[in-house]
Amino acid sequence: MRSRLATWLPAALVALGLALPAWAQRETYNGHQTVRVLVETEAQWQALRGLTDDIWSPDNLSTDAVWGESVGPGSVDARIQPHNLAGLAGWGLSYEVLIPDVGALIASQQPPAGALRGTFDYTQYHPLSDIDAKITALAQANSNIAQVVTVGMSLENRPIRGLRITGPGDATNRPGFLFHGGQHAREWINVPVPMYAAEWLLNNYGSDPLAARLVNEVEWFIIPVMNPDGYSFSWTDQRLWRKNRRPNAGGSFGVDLNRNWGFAWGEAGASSSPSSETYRGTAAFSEPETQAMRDFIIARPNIAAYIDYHSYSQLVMWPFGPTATPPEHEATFSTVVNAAVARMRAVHDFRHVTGTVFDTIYQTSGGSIDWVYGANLPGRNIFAITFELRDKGQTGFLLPADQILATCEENLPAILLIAEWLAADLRIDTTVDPPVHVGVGETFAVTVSVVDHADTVADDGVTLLHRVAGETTFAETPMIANGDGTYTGIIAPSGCRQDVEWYVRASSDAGRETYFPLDAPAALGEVRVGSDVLYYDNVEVDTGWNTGVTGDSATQGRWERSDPIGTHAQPSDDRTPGAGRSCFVTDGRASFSGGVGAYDVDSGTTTLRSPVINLAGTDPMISLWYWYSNDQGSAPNADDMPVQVSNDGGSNWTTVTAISTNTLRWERLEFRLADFVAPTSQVRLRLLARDLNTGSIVEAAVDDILIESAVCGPIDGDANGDGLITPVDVNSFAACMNGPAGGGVAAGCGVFNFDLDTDVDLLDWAALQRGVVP
Ligand code: 0X9
Ligand code: ZN
Repeated sequence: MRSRLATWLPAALVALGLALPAWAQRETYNGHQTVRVLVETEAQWQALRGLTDDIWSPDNLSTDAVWGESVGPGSVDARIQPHNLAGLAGWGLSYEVLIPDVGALIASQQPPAGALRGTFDYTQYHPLSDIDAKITALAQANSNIAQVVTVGMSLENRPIRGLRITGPGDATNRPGFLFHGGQHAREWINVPVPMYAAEWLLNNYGSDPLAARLVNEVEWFIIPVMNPDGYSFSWTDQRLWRKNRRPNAGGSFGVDLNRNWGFAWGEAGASSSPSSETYRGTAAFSEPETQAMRDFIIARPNIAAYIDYHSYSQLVMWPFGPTATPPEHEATFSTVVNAAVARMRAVHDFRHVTGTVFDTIYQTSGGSIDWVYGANLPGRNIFAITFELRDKGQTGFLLPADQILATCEENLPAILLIAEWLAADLRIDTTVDPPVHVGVGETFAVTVSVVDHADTVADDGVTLLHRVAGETTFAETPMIANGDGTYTGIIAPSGCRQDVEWYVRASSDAGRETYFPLDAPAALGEVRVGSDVLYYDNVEVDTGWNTGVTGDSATQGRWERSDPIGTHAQPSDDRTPGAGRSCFVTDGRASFSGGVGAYDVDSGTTTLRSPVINLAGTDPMISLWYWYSNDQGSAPNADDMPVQVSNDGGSNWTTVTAISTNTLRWERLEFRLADFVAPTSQVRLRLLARDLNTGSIVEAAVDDILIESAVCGPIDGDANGDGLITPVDVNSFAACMNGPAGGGVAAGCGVFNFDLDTDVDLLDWAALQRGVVP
């Protein structure tokens, strides 16, 4: 009797129209752990696969894929059942426990018994019935601008529902913006994020000009749950269900919908085994959920942007997944996505790593964004990206409910930025890389292309705004049409080291503005205003730097010159503006999921050393851009990175500073060489990235090394750098005459060494006299 009652009870609840309570899940996961395992050999990988089917951050290291399933060495997050925990150590696998008891964490996240359902908020997760009710309610309450859309039906005949939001009138000429959560069932945070954006648009339409404009000018399709069968199952049966609910040949269930789309379907990066968590299905688009999404997109030619939300790892990625080949529109993806993550970081200081799927997470085939961007939709070039939301593995798919609201809050500005870009009247891009350095007294030009998008550019509508760094207001200079869609603006000379910040504003006929950089004035172009450039290296080609020297002790993570792959510790991009790609970095490779520990500096020092630079007779100001991260791992902030100079070719070194601040962004370091060593013909610079304390993650990068004269002035003899040789300069000549004891040119006297010999003498005096302006 008792067992009959137990099986009968849930069915009765369903019959009564009550949702099955979440805490009635059949799989409890009691005593299961999630662990981060270091996998260094194929044997270890096979051992781990023998212990678990549930790899949370599946696969790793696509670029070094060597072991089938497109994996290679790296660390892997996996759920392990209690009876297999001992096996981990038995196989000699070293690991760190992420979640000590998965079952207990799930139980602790259940809403209190009797919690009121039928509502929707951002303090807890909600079952499908709440989401459906909320969609219906939002459409009813905002019927002038919102309707329920049904994309299609799932395998188990649930509707894939969402909201269409757009202002009154014909929307066929408005850009369409489609995004959805819930392609993977267990990634619950993906559901409230799109819902929150929908609510924000609807709630602010009547009061916020930006909301009104974006609703009126964009046709929004917001689908919280793309895989309703899987999502329901994750509430009723298995919290950690990922796939849809297809009954497969052989008795297993589920196709990974994000391996079932028709781009590179069946290639490496998906499984042909039905029981696998990344099972691709029997054919491309074999599943009703992917078919429905495909047909929805094909039927709406105006859809121009698409987001597929996932969790976890804090990444924002663009195509492609199957191969390392970057997409044709990579510059656009990179510009928009990097501006979006900058906005996200500004909300709660959560950082998201960017790049292609293949580079940033791992190899995938049959993924949604690859098809949406790359396949079969000629001429559409849909801007298709995918997010991995919070966190970085601490709770993985079980992100606590008290982070729902914050995650929604930080994602809204990214969504709005993409919509603003989508709806912009104009699009602006650089055609010629803007200058990075100009001399005192030099004018410089900025040239951009302005392309008509939703409207045409107004006559005289393009303006260059600029200021000296640190000032609060911008001066405006009209940009002149070159007749080929490009516009050029000229910026007048600025004083010594009075760096110029600039951006471009273009107005349409309708009087609306578009900016370059996209997020200006939050982001700005930057030009160094200095003196004669004595040395410049943007690290795009080999100029003779040593990346690693004899005696270096680091066992991995050595300096190299490369285009870095982003992780939560190292940059996704070099720092050179425009077309630059490479920098010096302590091993620019990365592991899957932004795992920080792979390829960081380990067990010693790695040295980056410049070639010998002849700075004799000059007074050099040395600057470089650096990135440094040492705040992660089990012993954070234990290391530092000395920056040193030598004036004898590298025999003796003087420390300028030891970098220890975790920038996690590019920062400039600048110093006057003479404050540390006298300038000679044998100057070298070096940076020692070192891991002296086990357990700390060390990543560093260097780019755009610039050496210019500390004495500003474009003209020899202009000691005070005002652009002219005047009696004031002449007065300071005497102190430089004949140089310091022992010969050479004294600090600050390089400007008087007209003939570039070894001292300042009467020949230079004669040259100075010829140039003097009374
Ligand atoms: O493996 C996946 O499908 C995604 N990661 S998750 O942990 N959420 O399962 C990443 C997929 C990225 N690839 C493409 N969309 N092509
Ligand atoms: Zn996912």
